[in-house]
Amino acid sequence: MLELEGKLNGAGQRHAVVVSRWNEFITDRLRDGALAALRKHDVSEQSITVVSVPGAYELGSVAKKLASSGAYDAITCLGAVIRGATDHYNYVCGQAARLIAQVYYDTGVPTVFGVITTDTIEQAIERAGTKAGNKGYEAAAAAVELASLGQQIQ
Ligand code: INI
Repeated sequence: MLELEGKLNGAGQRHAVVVSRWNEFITDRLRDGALAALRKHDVSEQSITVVSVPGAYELGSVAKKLASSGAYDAITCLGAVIRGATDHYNYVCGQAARLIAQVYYDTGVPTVFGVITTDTIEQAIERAGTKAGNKGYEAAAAAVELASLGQQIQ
């Protein structure tokens, strides 16, 4: 029997982290968490590119360009969408989730969804390095694992 599982060892991997500036006080924490995860799992400093985009709506399109460049083994997309009184929330979340999944599916480059979607700012803070962990850290760790898995499947 052959059993494949990605390893949490990012040595030799090239990573892009795409960060939305909307709700920057949250996404800064997610970015710091993601960088901590990449460093913890031995991704070298010169192999990390951080890309800033205006909002979560743009994450997928920029990730597609990065994935298509062939320069990255995995991409971590980070954002924070906090529900307001309008439908905007649904459009932004829906577009981010759909396109990020599609980038991975279309290009084969692991593209990870590290977007916090919450009703309140307090819930977002809980997921950005306080009560409920740091979703940026978790997303980047998943990116390392999936890049490793991809290498094994090749
Ligand atoms: N972008 C976010 O990342 N989070 C939000 O909460 C948000 N809200 O609430 O509007 C948001 N909007 C901007 C959007 O992502 C685009 O940048 C903008 O519409 C330009 O395309």
